[in-house]
Amino acid sequence: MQHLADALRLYVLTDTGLAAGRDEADIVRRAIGGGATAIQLRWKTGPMRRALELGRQLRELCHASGVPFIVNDRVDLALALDADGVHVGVDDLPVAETRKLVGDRMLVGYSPPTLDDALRAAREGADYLGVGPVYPTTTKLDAGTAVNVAQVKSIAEVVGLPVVGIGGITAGNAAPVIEAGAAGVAVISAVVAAKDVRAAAVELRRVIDAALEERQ
Ligand code: TZP
Ligand code: MG
Repeated sequence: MQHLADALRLYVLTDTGLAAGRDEADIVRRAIGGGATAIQLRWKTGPMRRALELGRQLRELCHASGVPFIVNDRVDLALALDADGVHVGVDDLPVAETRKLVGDRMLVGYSPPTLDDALRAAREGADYLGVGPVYPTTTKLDAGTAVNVAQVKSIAEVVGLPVVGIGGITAGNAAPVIEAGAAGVAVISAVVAAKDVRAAAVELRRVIDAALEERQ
C-alpha cells in the first residue's frame, strides 16, 4: 500500500440505501475507476452473510487496484474478510481492544467526538482519524451536529495522525476541509448516490488534489 495519507485522499464508504438498488460492487468499481483511494464497507443492517459476500467482492476489487479495503464497525467481519483495516467509533469496540484483536496486520481508524478522545485514540494505537460531521448530513442520522472545519484543524494540528473529514462533503465544499489540515475526505452520498459515480469521484479528486497541492 502507498503512504497512508495518500491512501486517505478520497475515502468512499458504501451505503446500501443510497445505492438505491444499484449493485454496490459496481458502484465501488466505478468509484475506484474515478480515483477513490480507499474503500470502506459500511454495513448497518441486513444479514452478516450478505455483508461477507459483498465484502469479498469489494476486497478483490480493492486489491486489484492497490486500494485499501476497510470494514466499518465490526472487528469480526474485518478479520473474517482479511481486510486491510477496520474503522471503529464510540459505539464500537474501543481502539485498544480493536488493536489487540487485529495486531499490526490491519489499519485501525477511529472517529473521535472530541480532541481529548482523539488524543486517547492515538495513544491506544489508532492509525488515522475520521472527524465529523464537518457539514450537516442526512446520511447518518445519529451523526450529531456539524463540527465545522475548525474541529478538523484542531485535531489535525494537535494529534499527529492523518485525519479525514467526513459528513456532507461534496466537490463544492471539500477544499476547506483539506485547507484545515485533513489528509483527505470521506464521502458517502457525493459518490454513492451520484448518477455518474465515476465522474463524481473524478471531480472530488480534482478538488482534493488541487487543495493538497496548494497547501504544500
Ligand atoms: N460519519 C459522520 S457523518 C457520516 C458518517 C458515516 C455520513 C457521511 O455521509 P455523507 O453522505 O458523505 O454526508
Ligand atoms: Mg461505528
